[in-house]
Amino acid sequence: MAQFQEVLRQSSLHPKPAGLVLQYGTAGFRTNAKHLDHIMFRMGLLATLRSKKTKATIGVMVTASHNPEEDNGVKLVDPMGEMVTQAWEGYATLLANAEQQDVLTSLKEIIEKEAVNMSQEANVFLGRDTRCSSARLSQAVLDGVSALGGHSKDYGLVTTPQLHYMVCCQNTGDKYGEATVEGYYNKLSQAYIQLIKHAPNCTDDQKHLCVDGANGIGALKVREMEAHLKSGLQISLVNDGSQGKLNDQCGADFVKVQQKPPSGMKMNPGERCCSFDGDADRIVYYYTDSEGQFHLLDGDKIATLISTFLKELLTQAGLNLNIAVVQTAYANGSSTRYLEDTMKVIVRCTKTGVKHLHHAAQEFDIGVYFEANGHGTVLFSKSAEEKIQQLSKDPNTDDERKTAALLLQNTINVINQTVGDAISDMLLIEAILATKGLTVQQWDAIYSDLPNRQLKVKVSDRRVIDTTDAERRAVRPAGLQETIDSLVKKYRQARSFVRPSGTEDVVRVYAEAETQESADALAHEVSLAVYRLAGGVGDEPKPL
Ligand code: G16
Repeated sequence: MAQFQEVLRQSSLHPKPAGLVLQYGTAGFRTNAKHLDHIMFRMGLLATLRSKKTKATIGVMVTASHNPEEDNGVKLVDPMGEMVTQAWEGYATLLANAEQQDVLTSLKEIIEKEAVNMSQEANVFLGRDTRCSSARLSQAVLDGVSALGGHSKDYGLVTTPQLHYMVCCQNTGDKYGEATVEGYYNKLSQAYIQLIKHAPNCTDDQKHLCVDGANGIGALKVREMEAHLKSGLQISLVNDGSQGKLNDQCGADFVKVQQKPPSGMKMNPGERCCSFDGDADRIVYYYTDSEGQFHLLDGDKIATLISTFLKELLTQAGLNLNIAVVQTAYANGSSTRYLEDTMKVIVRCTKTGVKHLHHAAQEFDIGVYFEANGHGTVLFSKSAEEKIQQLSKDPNTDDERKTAALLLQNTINVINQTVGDAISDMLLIEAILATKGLTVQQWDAIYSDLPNRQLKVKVSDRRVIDTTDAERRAVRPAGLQETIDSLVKKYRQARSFVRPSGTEDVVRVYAEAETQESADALAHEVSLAVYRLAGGVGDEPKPL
């Protein structure tokens, strides 16, 4: 077949370093950009096969999100804008690791297993973040698509959630929106403007928000979005990419893990601030109080704010829809208790990775999913959307119910349901705070977080750690979980777990306890256990 000859020819221009083995991790492949050229070419091939198989447009996003500038990576997007299905993650790993002479064999294996009709047309949407390696790596993806005769559309610099959105729009015949960046801005900003009409007394001060763009794509795109908001939100942007390095001392991951403000952010007491990550699919909020104390409002606080708002609107609208919050093991214990005991919503816990949370959220009428790191969104089932729409149009509905239904409809429209989206989440949070007349301190006071600490431990092979129970318990290496259990018993209200990262070459350690000193001590002791039992490399972890 001529196509296969072309694959061979092009593949030799994107050679795989012999012996290099990479896994499709939490959010695709991720490593130093210099090892990724062959991966990108092959993901272009795979996306083309996936498109032929699904008879739909597939997305490929070149980004390493929260990782340092020198890394890069790739995320594959399925037809409805969700992360690629797990079976195809397996094919991605197979194809990525095939030695140069075996590429065609692996490709044919996938074609056969999935009975891909090679005469079917294929269409791939491509996007990239601002890393300096991203343009070159995008070209490798395009080479892969064209080698198999697929069509492609390169959106250039876009946020990850914008690409997910456009894939969904394209495959739903524009029912979800127009498959352009402009279409995205119009849909979200119009919904936001409608929502804040319900906050007529909002002052200019309350409309002001400081945004840390992580020196990445989110900074460029929030600037473009601002022009559509017609002064409904006044943004002061720092870390806009004009000087600093991507994700360096800034961005959502830095703020969440370090529990401190990003560099460059001047914060007046009580002022609302937020940080995006490197591809703008995560957001966290924060402020300092009058004593200069830093307060973080992470994904758990965001999920609580959003689910409270939605629950109130459902009650006002008289709609009986079930609502659930999906979290991971990183969710602060206080947030889970508050959601279950006070708010009485269903809470589910899944493994890390939005793909897992997304699927769990799909089981409910309304599924709010957020990782503590600020990655999340809200999903509405088709029937929930229909019920809301019917109510808003029903001539027999009283004013209060109709207003609630209209607010719910605009809430649906401001949300990017395909994946976590920092810009969309920011607009939703801002609209909720404005319509409820809440300050960031009042939002923070809904419940108090248990002090917590996250650490990283370097080991020679992080795959020696295996977990179960949504990553809350380690089943390997032998003795590790027993050690963690006995360490946890030393502290009040304590909890700790370890898991191998799927985006960085580290083992992550999480600990929470009644006091910050206890959380820090527990995190350190658990890190030492990982270091000793799971093959730590370099110096032993030091106390904090
Ligand atoms: C990605 C995933 C997130 C995950 C994070 C960290 O985020 O999309 O779901 O929480 O990595 O994963 P891990 O702990 O396995 O390294 P991003 O924003 O970097 O794409």
